[in-house]
Amino acid sequence: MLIPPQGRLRCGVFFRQTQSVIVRHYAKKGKEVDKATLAEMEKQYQKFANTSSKSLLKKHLTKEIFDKLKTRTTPSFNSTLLHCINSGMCNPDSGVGIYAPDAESYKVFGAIFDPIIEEYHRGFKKTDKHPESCYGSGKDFANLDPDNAFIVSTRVRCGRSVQGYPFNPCLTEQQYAELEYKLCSALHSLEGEYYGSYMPLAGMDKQMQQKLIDDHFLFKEGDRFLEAAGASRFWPNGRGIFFNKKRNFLVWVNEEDHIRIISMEKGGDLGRVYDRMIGGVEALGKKVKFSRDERLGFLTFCPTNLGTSIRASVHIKLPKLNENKEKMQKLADKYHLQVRGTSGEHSEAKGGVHDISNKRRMGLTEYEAIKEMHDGIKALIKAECNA
Ligand code: ADP
Ligand code: CIR
Repeated sequence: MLIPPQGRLRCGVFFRQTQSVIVRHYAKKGKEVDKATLAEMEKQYQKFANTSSKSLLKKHLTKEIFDKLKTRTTPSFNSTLLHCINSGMCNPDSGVGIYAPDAESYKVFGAIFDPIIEEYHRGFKKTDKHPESCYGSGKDFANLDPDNAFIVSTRVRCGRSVQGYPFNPCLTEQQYAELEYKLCSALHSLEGEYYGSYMPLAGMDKQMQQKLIDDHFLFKEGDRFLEAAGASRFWPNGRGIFFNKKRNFLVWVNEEDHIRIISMEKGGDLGRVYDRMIGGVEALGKKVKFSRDERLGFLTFCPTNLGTSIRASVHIKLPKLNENKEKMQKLADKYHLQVRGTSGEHSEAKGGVHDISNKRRMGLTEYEAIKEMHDGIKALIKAECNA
């Protein structure tokens, strides 16, 4: 049985246990999806189609597209449609519900990725090409909250994949170790304000790990969306976090993407936070080759992060707007912003603190993504003051 009925958390386990079996089987059969797998995929799809999931996957994976893609596999890794959609089918409460197990999936399964990308990134069509990188300068952005009245903290992150390595679900344990070693060496050679040290997750004291998560530095553990997507194999091996001395520049290794580069600090000085991120990406880019696609921009595991992969967020308190959630959401939509909870995606807003960030990352430059967030947050603060 492909996806056990016992519950969502079992889905990831299933993925981990059976993936190598599936891959070997396909290779033997010349990349054909065998009948049993196909039948199970059909059954799971039927079940999913009957849910009331609000995900983009549910909306766009019509029977016609499912039938068109269900027998395909990617040339280098034999990834199937099931590898792409397992997370969304196991977790009907997904917002998006799809991941690319390898970069080829974006093409082979384009019939489902393209419409989801177009909707998430607000109109990035399958004929569009993501622009060249253009970071501009953070100096153009004034402090969003000079009186410290609304913004608790500001964070700008981007994701990168390393050339020559597939995404999480196709990495071997050996490759995780190799990547961690490469990245750790590169990170330890950073200088100046980026000088710091790497802490592997394996062997980390549980109390310290929880404190780092609670302080918003470290990624959480046991994300059921990632687990069902096959991204938690060999956990915690190969994963870790790098900090500079001031703990305002961090790099996550081998969580959702090979690399997440993060700049964060208290207050609303977006320009300073952004400039620090740019410096960090450029310094690391001299030591490690990042994967970039002509059309899709920087390559990431989740299609929501393609393109610039930039997510610029504030932790912000807007007490009046908080009382009118509909108005807050309407304003967020108008300015292409996404509202998340205090501990990130799929979490609640504690103490009225929301995480608000730019939503789209594709079809615009890094500078434009930051500007979009800057202008939107300014408008939200103005609306709060006038409410
Ligand atoms: P991402 O996809 O950007 O990594 P997540 O939603 O998984 O984001 O959040 C990762 C962590 O970053 C969480 O602990 C979240 O609270 C924290 N975070 C996000 N934005 C901010 C911010 N502006 N200030 C402080 N912490 C933040
Ligand atoms: C979902 O569909 O809700 C999850 N798979 C997360 C999607 C986007 N978030 C992300 O990449 N961090």
